[in-house]
Amino acid sequence: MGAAIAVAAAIGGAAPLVGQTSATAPSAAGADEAGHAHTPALGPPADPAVVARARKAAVDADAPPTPTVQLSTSRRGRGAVREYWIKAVDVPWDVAPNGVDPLTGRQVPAAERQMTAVVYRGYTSGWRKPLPNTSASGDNDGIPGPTIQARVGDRVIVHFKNEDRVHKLPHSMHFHAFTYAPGSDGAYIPQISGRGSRVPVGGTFTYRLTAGPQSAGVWPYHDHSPSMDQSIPLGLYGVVAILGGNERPPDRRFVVAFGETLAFNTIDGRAFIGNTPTFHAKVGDRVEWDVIALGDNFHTFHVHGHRWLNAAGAPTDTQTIGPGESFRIRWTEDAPGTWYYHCHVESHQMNGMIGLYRVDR
Ligand SMILES: [Cu+2]
Repeated sequence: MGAAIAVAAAIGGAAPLVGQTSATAPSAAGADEAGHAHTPALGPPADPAVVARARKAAVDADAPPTPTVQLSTSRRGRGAVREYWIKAVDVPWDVAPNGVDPLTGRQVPAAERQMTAVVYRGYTSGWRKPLPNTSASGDNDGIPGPTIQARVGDRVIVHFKNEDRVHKLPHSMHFHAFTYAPGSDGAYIPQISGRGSRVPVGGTFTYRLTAGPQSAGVWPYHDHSPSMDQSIPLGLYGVVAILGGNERPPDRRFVVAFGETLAFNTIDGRAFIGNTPTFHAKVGDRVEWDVIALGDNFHTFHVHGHRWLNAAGAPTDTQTIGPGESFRIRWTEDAPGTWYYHCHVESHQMNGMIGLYRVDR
């Protein structure tokens, strides 16, 4: 029997939110409404050792599914301030590190799959050092960028620095989901938009965002500078995941970012089974799939052996998504086995958009 039909609001668990947070109200944090003269009153950055333990717990199939770190605190009525320090950085990137498509046996030559990507990377306060690559910090390993997490009612401050030393392009960060003043839109409008819409190499900008009542859910963020048509295929995008004020996070969060990199149709910047993420869960886990699409194509997200309720409340196992769109799907896992997840546009699937989902008893 397949997994139970999911009911979106009935998710539970205790996976942590990320970032450097405080439960202090904005006024107490020293910021006025326009965000001027902000004096952070934030908690300490995540302890790398603690986060490393959480990572081990998350990847160890025999370990409890709940990471041991909780970086945010519950709050009543007034939101937290969540502060992120993010750079655009160049990294070597291999779309298919195994060098093969196991489905067809085709070898993929290095020249076809390797490039210098530009990715968003999360750092500790002041961009001092990169955050570890952990599920607790929303992953920080390239494409997509770290997941920006918040709750409805929170203020989110994103300090951005452009260190694209290879491509030497201007970049920006444009966030779906949030409420903000036009200066924090991050989208380039000729002769109108401000500094945050085209941050030059070596430059910085701080985006000030608010998670309002309509912000709950999963959304994309991406470069919206004049270079976005070059930069998005190079990797400058990520996921925003916002919980309702009292909503509990899932036990497992799987980020699926559909896109195009080089000549491939990619999931999280990778192509073909074994290169794309292999996601893991255990029976009883409350799992969440965070799905976004960037680029030029429409996709059909499909998971084998499972169904969920679509927006109309009908059971489905395939959901269409276009550029800039996003959705989250949740269920309580009850279907042990190894399953496919993939885009059901068959040419996309055969050109890389496919991966495995392993469910243990
Ligand atoms: Cu597709």
